[in-house]
Amino acid sequence: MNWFENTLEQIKKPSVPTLGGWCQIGHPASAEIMARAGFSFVVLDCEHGEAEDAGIGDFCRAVRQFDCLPLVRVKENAVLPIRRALDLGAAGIIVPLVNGAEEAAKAVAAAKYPPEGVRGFAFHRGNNWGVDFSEYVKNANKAIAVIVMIESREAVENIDEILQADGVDGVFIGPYDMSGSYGIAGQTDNPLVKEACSTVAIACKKYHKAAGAHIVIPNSENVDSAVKQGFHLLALGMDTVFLANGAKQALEMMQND
Ligand code: 3PY
Ligand code: MG
Repeated sequence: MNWFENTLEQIKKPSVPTLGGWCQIGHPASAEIMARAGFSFVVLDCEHGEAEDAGIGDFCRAVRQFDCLPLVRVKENAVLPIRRALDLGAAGIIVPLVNGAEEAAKAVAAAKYPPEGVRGFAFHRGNNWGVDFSEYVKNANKAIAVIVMIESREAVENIDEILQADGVDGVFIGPYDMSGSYGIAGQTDNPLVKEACSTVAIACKKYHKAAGAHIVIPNSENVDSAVKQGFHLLALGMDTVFLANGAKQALEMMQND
């Protein structure tokens, strides 16, 4: 299997919205259901969800059954979580809370083999336990997606330097942290947050980087607004949100009968 086929192309297609799912439950069944439903990528959330690093291999196995890319939001911007996500087979990493060029460079270094970075060489799931070691090493640095999360006022102020950091392929907006950094936690539709998102989308266009947004509770208005702002990499909802909404709807249906 060619792990890298079209990875960056799919993620960086600027004119076509690329839609993804987001998993916090941490069981491969959630990821499998999302991938089967037709999302182009699915994210495993190791920052805020129940997922542990040890579950990344099963998550990737579940998603790779379909024409779908497994991405991992690592728990923090540190060498080992990033290395483990990639070694276990992720097509790309999403790194939370990147506020400046130095932090962006740190994330990139962790994801790249020397001389570009500090990723360690080994046999692992990503290179088919060593069977495709050389092929993997040859392709990894250019094929793996490094996406940083822009989720603070500081990051918005530093967006130009973050996007100019070598090896950063794109961004994801984290709307809840973003709203919190403006002192309006949870008001993800507040004009301050919308303006911040717009600044980020414009900068992504300028530097030809993927403009991504996690729309945690998607509806036709906020999805439409994100697309109009210029976001094309859209993670829609989460397994937890879908489950909570579905359960609520089922109960409401019975109450209204
Ligand atoms: C945020 O809203 O801060 C997120 O990280 C969503 O994934
Ligand atoms: Mg966040």
